Amino acid sequence: MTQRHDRAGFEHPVPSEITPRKLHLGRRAFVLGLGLSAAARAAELRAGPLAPLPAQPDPGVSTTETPTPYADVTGYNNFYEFGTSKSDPARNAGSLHTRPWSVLVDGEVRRPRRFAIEDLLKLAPMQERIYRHRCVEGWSMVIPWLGYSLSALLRAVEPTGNAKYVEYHTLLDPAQMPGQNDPVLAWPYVEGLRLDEAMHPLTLLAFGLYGEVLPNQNGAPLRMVIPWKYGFKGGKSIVRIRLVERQPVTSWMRAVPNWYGFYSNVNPAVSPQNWSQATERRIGQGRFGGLFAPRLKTQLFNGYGEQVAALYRGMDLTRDF
Ligand SMILES: Nc1nc2c(c(=O)[nH]1)N[C@H]1C(S)=C(S)[C@@H](COP(=O)(O)O)O[C@H]1N2
Ligand SMILES: [Mo]
Repeated sequence: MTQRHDRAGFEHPVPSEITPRKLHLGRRAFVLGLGLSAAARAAELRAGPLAPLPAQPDPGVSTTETPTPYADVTGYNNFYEFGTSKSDPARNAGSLHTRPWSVLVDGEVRRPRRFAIEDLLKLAPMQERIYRHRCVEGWSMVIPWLGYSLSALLRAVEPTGNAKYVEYHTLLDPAQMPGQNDPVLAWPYVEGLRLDEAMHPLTLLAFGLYGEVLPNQNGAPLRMVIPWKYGFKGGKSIVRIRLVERQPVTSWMRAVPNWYGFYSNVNPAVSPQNWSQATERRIGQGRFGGLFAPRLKTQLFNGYGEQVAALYRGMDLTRDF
């Protein structure tokens, strides 16, 4: 298969081989259409049934790889609150009510505050960022997210000098999230970042994808996206963000500590699980959902090393996996 390389040197097939026509045209407009308004671009990428969420493209941090088809992004999910199979979230997440919604931001901050979702949507300019998304299970996607840097929200609450980590919690409500009746994880789903990781401009507070608000199965009405880490660090349907002094114990660390470390940076050389992280299968490529697609080589920090490697200088990434 023909390969080309984007800025990060990531191997991938050329778009014409794999992209549905509508998306391919949208992509071309993106590459050629510097004059296109954000709304027109959003309309071209728009592929689903939800409310549009206007955003400005952020080509500086966006991969040039072809986005994974909308049907795969919204139909092949991990969201254990709605079941543990990939098709469960799309089928079951309709029971989640995303209005009214608010997020409590507290802990080691000078201005703790509960933000209504309506205020969060207006807190900073909405951007479209096309990021690679790598699941620890060995598959990957390319997703046009809509959101802004988490740092904008964290700055608004003024972290104190004691704030060293950020912990974020998914909604806990078994009536809306029936998977929480299954003790497969300690609920609510909790994830976290070191403060400098959380403040890194690539760390995205996401409200939408493909020009629209997030579908429930992708973590509506807002979720975290950390493109250089495994997907499970990206907690969905967030209701609380707490700045803390000690490293949080996350749901996955609690469940399987020797498989899921706190950092969980994408790293092809470190496989704490009993399977290899060296390669990945790009969902939506080739036939049968990519089952027979050629495997791509996984890149250190998912190809974002130029931007984030400095965060880990001096650390032993085989110990702090
Ligand atoms: N609350 C919650 N967040 C979650 C998960 C989950 O089960 N519950 N799964 C994680 C995993 S393992 C991955 S790979 C990504 C998947 O995001 P996507 O379905 O939008 O691709 O969400 C992450 N966030
Ligand atoms: Mo994952």
